[in-house]
Amino acid sequence: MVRSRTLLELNQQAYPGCFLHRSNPNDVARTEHLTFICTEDREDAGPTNNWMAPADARGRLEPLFRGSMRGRTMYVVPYLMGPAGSPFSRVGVELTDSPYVVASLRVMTRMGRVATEQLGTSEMFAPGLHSLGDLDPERRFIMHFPRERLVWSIGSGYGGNALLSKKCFALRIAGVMAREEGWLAEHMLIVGIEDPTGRITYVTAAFPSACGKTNLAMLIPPAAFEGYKVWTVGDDIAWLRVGDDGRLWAINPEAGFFGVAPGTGPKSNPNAMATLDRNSLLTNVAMTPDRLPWWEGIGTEPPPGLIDWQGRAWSAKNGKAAHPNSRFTTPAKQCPTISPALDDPKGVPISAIIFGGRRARLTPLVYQSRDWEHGVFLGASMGSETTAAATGAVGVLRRDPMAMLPFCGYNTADYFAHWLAMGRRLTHPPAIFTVNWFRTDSDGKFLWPGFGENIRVLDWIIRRSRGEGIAITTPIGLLPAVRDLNLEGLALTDKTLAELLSPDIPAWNAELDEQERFFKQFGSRMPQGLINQLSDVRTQLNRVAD
Ligand code: OXD
Ligand code: MN
Repeated sequence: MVRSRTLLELNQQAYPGCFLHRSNPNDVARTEHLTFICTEDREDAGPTNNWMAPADARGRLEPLFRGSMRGRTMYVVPYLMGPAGSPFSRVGVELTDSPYVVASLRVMTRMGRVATEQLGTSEMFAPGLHSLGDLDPERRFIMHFPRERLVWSIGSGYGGNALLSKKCFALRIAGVMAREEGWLAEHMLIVGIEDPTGRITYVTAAFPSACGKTNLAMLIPPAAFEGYKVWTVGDDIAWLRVGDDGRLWAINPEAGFFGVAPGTGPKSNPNAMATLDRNSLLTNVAMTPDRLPWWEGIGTEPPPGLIDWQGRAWSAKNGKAAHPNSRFTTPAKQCPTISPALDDPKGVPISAIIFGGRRARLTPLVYQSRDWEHGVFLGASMGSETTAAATGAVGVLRRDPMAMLPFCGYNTADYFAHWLAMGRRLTHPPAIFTVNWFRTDSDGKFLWPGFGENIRVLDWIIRRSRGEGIAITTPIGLLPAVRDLNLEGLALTDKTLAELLSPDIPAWNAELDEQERFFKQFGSRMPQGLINQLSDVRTQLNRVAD
């Protein structure tokens, strides 16, 4: 790859084993409009997925695949998702003509013999076929055939489009398997929070792409939380099951992190910086004359002679030096806070589930659901402003239920029903919360400091999940009493706190209208339980307004 310039060697003293990859500039993010769920019945894909009949999809792609690998090497990549030897792990096999994809899969999954050993003589693996094709967006498709657990992807070398282990298998296809087998495949990080007594509480959190999941997964507590430690189990995907004890248990199916580089620096995420400085791929970042990787937010000024993500001499007038969706691909094991539970075949027990969006207005810093069904409603009615992780406009509010809008491999209404059914099997369900780190004031400045300070919110969440802590009942859910948040060492004015912690009731009615519109598109497949939740909130809001 270095010889063919698919990879450029970075400074091997400072970044041993690290390489830069520059993708085709038309191929820098997931392309949701070219991603399809191919079921016989369109209704099984549902109104929030692109759909194509399986025969049409094959007919469309077969001519594109024919001869597409000629003159290239085809790699056969068996990989294991989940800890070796775990009954909850699953095997996939990807055929690809991209060595960059192979190198990435080697970081992101448990690749090779460990997978074939887990497979044994079974034929239960998820097949994936990938070719770079000619990288023309006109001939780019990511097709999922849930019945065969099969993915066909052509025309892109970008992470979520081309590393079929990740979004395609571990979320969309695994989601279909999970529904049939009674578990959940979720777009969630997993962390363990250790308190000064040594007790570790595990939580999962779903955020849309590029909303700080990797930062939260590697959080370093501030001075006021001395003795606390965050253990990273996963930063993107969780497979969740009901344990024999009636609790929810999670594994991270992945073995690496595919994180957004811009904004990652020694202040915002020192653990990520200490993870990605060896044996890592850097994609579409800038490079200094000393061959060090560079991106906006890395903590230094752009040095003279900086080369931008497209290999051009950078100057301030060319815009960003690194692509806003530039990425690091790095082994999880290298993370200073990696949890030993990453390799635990039974996973970790989950005490709380957090849903988070990026909302400049409206949504308070944190609130708790009344119960599981209301919690599922909080997840289902999530909205978030879009980011650079997918092509398309950035900063536009879209509904993104459970942060799964682009990753649900079947009808999202059926997915909601599956969440409700899971709750009925959990005798000790996790408590469910919504958080929003992204509230801004009228000047567009963030009201909450975020990053390590988010432990203050996690602390309240953990205490609430144990039935402790103080909450105030409001129409939208249970909000923290200000005095019950540990804010020691934080200089926030009362006005800011009030803004962060109170629901904006008049605006909330408009929000409910939007949520209702979103639910209505599912017609009669939408579970009645969630429709009732929505009208309950509306009734309570109106009562408060009266
Ligand atoms: C990702 C994404 O790459 O969500 O994890 O887009
Ligand atoms: Mn993701």
